[in-house]
Amino acid sequence: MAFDNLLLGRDRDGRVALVTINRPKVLNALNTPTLDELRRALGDLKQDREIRVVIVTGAGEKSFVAGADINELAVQTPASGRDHALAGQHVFDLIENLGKPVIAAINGYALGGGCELAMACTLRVAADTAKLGQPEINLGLIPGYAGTQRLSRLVGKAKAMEMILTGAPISAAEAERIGLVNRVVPAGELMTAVNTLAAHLAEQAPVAMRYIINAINHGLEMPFEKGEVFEATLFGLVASTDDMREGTRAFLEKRKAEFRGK
Ligand code: CO8
Repeated sequence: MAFDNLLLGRDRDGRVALVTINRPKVLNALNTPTLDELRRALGDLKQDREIRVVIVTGAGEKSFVAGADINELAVQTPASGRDHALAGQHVFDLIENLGKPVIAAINGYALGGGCELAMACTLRVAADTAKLGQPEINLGLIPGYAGTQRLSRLVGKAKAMEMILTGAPISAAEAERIGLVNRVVPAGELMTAVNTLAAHLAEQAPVAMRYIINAINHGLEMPFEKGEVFEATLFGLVASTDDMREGTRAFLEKRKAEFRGK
């Protein structure tokens, strides 16, 4: 499938996909065609049983994604603004529930829709030069790709209020301190660190990974006891997999497990 605004690659084993948002002239701002391409690419990656992990990053040295494309925002109407927000939310929900880990490799600015994209990913690794924030307030706007919802769930209400109300970006180190990113690495080592993490995840049992993502994402939105029942049901389901038998047997036979996603 050909894309105008994305680059798609995969590693040598064919298990890790790399999606690069490729609009470096506008710091990889997300316009409607780019969001549409992301939706299509992710739909394919979700179905592709060979792919176990997806990495999302931005083209160039400077920016992961500097937000929604402000040229489009400047001319939106109430109806188109709502539709645009819902369409973006849908794409980011697809990322959150892809059923395989999606790692954001935050190589620079992750602002507005860019921070929201990173937050929809399963894990976030940031270059030490990255800046993250929700600057919509400076444009007379509010976040529209679920930033008010995901940021408060990730870092708590107080920090989310502060970041969204002030619009001030924070450093990668501060983002790690408040739990917005999992890890910060020197900028020159970002892709090596992310590829190492992705390779490790690509070795894990795919069905178990899918259920873990499911249990955490959906369980967090349930009352605790319902979340426990949901977890137990998924635990029962994972016990039906060949990978569970392989994983437990490999441990007892003191060898490395070979998971096949069945
Ligand atoms: N949209 C469009 N163009 C952009 C964007 C953007 N978000 N960000 C940067 N650009 C463009 C600049 O206009 C500039 O273009 P040109 O070369 O033609 O002048 C080019 O990228 C390079 O940018 P700068 O010259 O500004 O680079 P600097 O290094 O000086 O500054 C910054 C980098 C600080 C990142 C600066 O570009 C900036 O502040 N960008 C805007 C960041 C921002 O406000 N992002 C939030 C946008 S709002 C949003 O994301 C809402 C999401 C929810 C939408 C819901 C649906 C409606």
